[in-house]
Amino acid sequence: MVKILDATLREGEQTPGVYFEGHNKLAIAEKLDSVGVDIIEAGHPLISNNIYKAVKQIANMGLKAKVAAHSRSTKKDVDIALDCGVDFLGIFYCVSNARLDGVFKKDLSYATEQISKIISYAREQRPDLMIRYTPEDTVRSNFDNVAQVAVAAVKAGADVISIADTTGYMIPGTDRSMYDFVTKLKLVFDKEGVAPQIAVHCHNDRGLALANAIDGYRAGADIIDCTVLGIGERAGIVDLAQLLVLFREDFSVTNEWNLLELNELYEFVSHYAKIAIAKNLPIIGQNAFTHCAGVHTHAAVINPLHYHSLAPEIVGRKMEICLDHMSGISSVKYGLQKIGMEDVEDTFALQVLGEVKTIGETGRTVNDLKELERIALWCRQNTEETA
Ligand code: HCA
Ligand code: CU
Repeated sequence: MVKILDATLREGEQTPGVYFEGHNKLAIAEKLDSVGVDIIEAGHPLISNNIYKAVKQIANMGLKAKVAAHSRSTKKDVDIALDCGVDFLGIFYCVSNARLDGVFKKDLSYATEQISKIISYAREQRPDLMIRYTPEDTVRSNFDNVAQVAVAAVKAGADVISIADTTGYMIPGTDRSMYDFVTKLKLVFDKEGVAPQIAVHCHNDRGLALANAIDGYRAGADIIDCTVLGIGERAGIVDLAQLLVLFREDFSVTNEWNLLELNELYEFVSHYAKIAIAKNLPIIGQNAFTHCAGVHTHAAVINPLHYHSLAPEIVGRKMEICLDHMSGISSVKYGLQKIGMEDVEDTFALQVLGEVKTIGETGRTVNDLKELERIALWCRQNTEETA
């Protein structure tokens, strides 16, 4: 069964200007746990004392989810991560020729040895630890380098190999597809007689993170990385809510996720990250289940499925009808029904519609039912006066 790794507290905190105080990190971890994600990547403990303390406390909260620490391929990073008592260790080291030659000034055999040594070391310390190795920028690295180091990492004790699309470079259905990359790497593993779990970590630079993650899943990836609101470096990564809903609704994944907790989690993260939830954000955004144009409303009131392919109830929400300059008579009748005015005559509904459209043209919507009541009363009185 596919596993979800939420990296809001690690990748998410790499968003410019985002910092979660320790106590808020604990609350986010708790909320992620009640949503039911499998792994919570809590931070890179070597970065600061505050991150170290938060990772340690989260690891000791007794959550159902595994708690992960991020670590470079150095003994110093691994020691401090293990000191936190995490049950998952994510080690990264880029093995592209460009980085080996241009930044690290090391060759591939040095890198392979260094990575294997660190993984064996972590494995010796903690036989039960889940160890992930990520060749950072995997998909733009020389494939043979990735294959060689990944196989060596598994032989040294890694349980998971993560394919990172660090720069959001992949495009489904092309010669840069995550589907093909996962397939090709799995063939190497089969040939070498190793069977690690495969994770995919997809950045959203081209707006294709979710599509690439699903592509990876279809090719057999076992773990998918994501964050709340998709936050992370630059354009971020896969959005948690979108991923869960897609799995639940379209891939019939039956994990026990509690999608009803998502709205509260998003509100919380949005508040402390100081990143507003875009109104048109799928699933969570204010407009995600709101119908506006008269034609849409007319059909949606008869059967919501005419204009949506996801039911708002999945995340505990309801279909909404927006009243503004785009509205039609059915929109108004629907709104009036909500305030207890059933079966009004068309002339009256049209009068209310006129008022609603005038307000809509000022760039405002009539979503407050109390205002609709006042408009209805105003129109009734006018009708009586002219009668
Ligand atoms: C980073 C880059 C990373 C690492 C992913 C991983 C990426 O911030 O270190 O360690 O699995 O996108 O490659 O997030
Ligand atoms: Cu990343």
